[in-house]
Amino acid sequence: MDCGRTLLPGTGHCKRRWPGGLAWAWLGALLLAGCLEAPEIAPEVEVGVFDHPQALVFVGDWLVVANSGYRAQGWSDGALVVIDPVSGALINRIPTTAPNPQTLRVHGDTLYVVATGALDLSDFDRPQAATDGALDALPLATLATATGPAWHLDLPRRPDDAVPAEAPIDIAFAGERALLTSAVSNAVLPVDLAARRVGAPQWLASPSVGLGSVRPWRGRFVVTDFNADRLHIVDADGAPWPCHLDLGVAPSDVEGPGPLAVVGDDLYVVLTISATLRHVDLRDLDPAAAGCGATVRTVAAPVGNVPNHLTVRGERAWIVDSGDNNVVAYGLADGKPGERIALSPGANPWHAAWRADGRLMAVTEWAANGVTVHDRLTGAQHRFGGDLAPAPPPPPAADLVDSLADTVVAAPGATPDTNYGDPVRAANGVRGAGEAGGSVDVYAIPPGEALVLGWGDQRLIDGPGPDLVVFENPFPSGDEVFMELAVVELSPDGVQWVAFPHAYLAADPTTFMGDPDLWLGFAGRTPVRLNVDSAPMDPFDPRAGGDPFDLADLPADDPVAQQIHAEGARFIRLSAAADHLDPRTGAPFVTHPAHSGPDIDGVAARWLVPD
Ligand SMILES: [Ca+2]
Ligand SMILES: [Ca+2]
Ligand SMILES: [Ca+2]
Repeated sequence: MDCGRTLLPGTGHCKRRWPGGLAWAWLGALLLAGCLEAPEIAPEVEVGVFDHPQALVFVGDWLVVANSGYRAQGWSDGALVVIDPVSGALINRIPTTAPNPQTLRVHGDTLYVVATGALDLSDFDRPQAATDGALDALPLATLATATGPAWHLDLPRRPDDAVPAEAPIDIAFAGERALLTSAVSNAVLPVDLAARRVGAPQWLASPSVGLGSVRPWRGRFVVTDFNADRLHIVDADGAPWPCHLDLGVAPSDVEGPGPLAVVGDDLYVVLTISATLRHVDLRDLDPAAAGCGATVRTVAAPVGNVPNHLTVRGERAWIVDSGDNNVVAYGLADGKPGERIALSPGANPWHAAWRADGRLMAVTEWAANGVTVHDRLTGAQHRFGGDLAPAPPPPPAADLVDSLADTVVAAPGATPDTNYGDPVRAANGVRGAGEAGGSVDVYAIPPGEALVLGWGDQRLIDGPGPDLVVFENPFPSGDEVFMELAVVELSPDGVQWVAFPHAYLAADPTTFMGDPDLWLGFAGRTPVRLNVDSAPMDPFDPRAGGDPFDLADLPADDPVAQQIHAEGARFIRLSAAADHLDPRTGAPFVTHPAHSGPDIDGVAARWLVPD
């Protein structure tokens, strides 16, 4: 949004240039403080289901959006909105304990909501909490029906300058410990999740006030200090390290480190004012060394006009630009901008979130009271705003089951006496090995052949959300994922087939890259944690791994898909990507020279009806 000044990133800051010199007032994750006073603020867009939405997160099939409830004169009540990101149906609306919910994080089975509370911005130099904040906790399983958090912690504004629990802005987790940051003080608050108790505040050394993002790193926490361009490191018990890391490029300027991502030992941070993406190798950190012993390297610059949110996926950093109204992926290796997703002028996008499969990206439109969901496979973009229809009930004839395809219909070329040659292993239960490696309880599809599985006398139908999950045996390998990708097809009769849409999105489609986000619509992208022996769980639980498919994604104009929508599917056919043509090249989809065919561990269905 153009508020006459500039909306800052991260958790949403405004920067302001003071007469007579350069000074930056940090407004915590807060809002557009500049805009509060700006007469040129854009006219309010009608508030429907979404009310100045900021944070959002995918939870399984659903998208949870936090309504900040921002008003030019303060904040209205905050709420979470749970929607189906495909149909846009409204699943639930859940009020938050305190106003201005700004951060959503999933930890274990729970969604945590950091509600900052309203802010008093009358003294621009020293923003204060105007109301209490809160940390709300909602079990993921209750999101469709909850009317409020299962439990919460009050985080009172400081009544006497003694209690720095005010204006909480971000949270990160390390097991049963968590750390909250404040938007208006330099205190961090340790939280004991098991005891549901806030510990004694710890003060971070800084010449300024107000912190920002916090992320976990190997049982510790890293915290950005917006006004001081610093990175602080805090132990799990909340004790800060004696050193800090200077994140800026130019020592004399305030550059405003905000959005933060930690992947393994790699930390990425966006300096919001200088629009620079920087990197720190956290393995170098040494609490006894000056500057904590690590160096900071620029990855990309400039990264837009008002970079407001950062997500690192695979080899790319996705940055939401609130000023340019887009989301752009920058290569971590070369710093170059690549895929770019444009939003409407005036959308003022705030945060982006990805469905686990990397196909759907959702972005909140703060100024336009909406959410846009971008399908990276088809390029379709759906904008949801105003009032949303309630979700339709599940299909009445269907039983909710979590059923494996237990019938091998065809496995030409199988060699049952050899390793990976027995197709029964694709129908005997899933035995994933998590991140450590690939399952060996698999059937390797021979080159040029296919595997056909079924569910006996049952038909697979389209119900709410994903309808089947294919479990192959990919595993992380260095910075990539070792993937042997498969095309997935369905049939109503074993004769006619229709494939789920799939595409390889790499800039160069003739070179194999092991980035799951580039192989949308294929099976074999996601490591498998589900193991019927050692890690039994619902195969549709996102933590189970595997690659979900939704019958609603079959091409609507395909007659076979239409037949499946009318009567269901009886068979699934799996075959190597290399046995299909890539329309971009006219040649078979590229494979890694050291890879072979897909290894199928099992396929689970959700909605089955008897024949
Ligand atoms: Ca479905
Ligand atoms: Ca494999
Ligand atoms: Ca198996």
